[in-house]
Amino acid sequence: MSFISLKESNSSLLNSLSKILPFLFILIFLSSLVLIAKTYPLNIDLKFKTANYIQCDTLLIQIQLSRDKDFKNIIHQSNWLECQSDDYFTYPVNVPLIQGSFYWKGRHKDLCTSEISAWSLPFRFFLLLDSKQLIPGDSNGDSLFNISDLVYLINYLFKGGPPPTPLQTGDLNCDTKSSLSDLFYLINFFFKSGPFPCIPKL
Ligand SMILES: [Ca+2]
Ligand SMILES: [Ca+2]
Repeated sequence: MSFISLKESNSSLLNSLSKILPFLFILIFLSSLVLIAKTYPLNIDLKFKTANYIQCDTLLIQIQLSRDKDFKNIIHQSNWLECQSDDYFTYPVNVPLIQGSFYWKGRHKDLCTSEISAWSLPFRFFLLLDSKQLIPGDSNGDSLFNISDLVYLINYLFKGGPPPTPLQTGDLNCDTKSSLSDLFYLINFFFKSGPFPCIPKL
């Protein structure tokens, strides 16, 4: 089990973050950033905690989902949900059963002041319906295999960008890891008529 989180250890940074992002949202998936779904609606477990220790019972939470990280293509926005004082709550998301990347973000409303926070940073997950339908080389999970996947992989390997999701889509030569050799593999494919990426296995 792994976590998508805003990890901040610096207290001053945490304090400044708390002004715009009172909640640190943590989304938990069954496996890595990949959400394997066979049922509808999906049940997504969200973990949250307050950054500035506001009492949870005075807060409502809203969740938004999109197919793009800029949220120009919003596919779902929740009602205001009751915050729960436990560490976790499960939110059944009506995600269309389309294999590929999705993004979600959250915000909260303070019932005492009616103040609504800014949206959190977007988090990404990959909805996997059928591993056989994974597109080889589709590192950025947009259901297309093209030069943008090469750019995505360069960003991941050299600039600290987000990883291919699932990670296997960044493993073009199927040696079980995403590395520089995959970059050469892609360059070879795009510019030197090299072989097509291998079929990823999960
Ligand atoms: Ca792609
Ligand atoms: Ca590889």
